[in-house]
Amino acid sequence: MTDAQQTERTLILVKPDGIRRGLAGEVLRRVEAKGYLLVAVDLRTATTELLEEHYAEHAGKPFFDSLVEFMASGPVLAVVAEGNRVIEGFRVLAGTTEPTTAAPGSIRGDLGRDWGLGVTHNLVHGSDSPESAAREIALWFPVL
Ligand code: DAT
Ligand code: MG
Repeated sequence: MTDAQQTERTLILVKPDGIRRGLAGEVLRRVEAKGYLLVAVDLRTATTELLEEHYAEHAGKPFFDSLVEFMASGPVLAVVAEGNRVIEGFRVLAGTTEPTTAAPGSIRGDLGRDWGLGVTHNLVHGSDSPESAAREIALWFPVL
């Protein structure tokens, strides 16, 4: 990065398992404690259409339908957070995809596990690149 002052935005989702378990506040607490700014926060149940678009990169994979079904199974907290290198920073806060092996200290490592359901309940989504962040923020928050 050439411009040290360049700020970034990322899309964070607290997934339906996180909402059902009452962990939305804990996720927001970690984002804020890390020093990132909350730009938008909205609790909503996403449509299948939105989720298929959100996860378009995974269309056709064996887990795609169950992933979309899980994500539509209840409300999610959609969040836009801002700060220098927030895209990478939130991915580190979240931890790796599988909660069983995600590092302790991370959201998925501290708060998640394999529940034996055949679908990964890993509490949060975070954009994985500036291109993904721009696409996902436009999808979830067209007004921003
Ligand atoms: P991440 O959420 O860490 O960015 P991803 O984008 O590769 O991971 O996948 C999106 C979600 O899909 C992930 O959070 C859980 C689920 N998923 C990914 N790979 C999977 C797999 N091999 N089997 C079942 N679910 C999977
Ligand atoms: Mg991803």
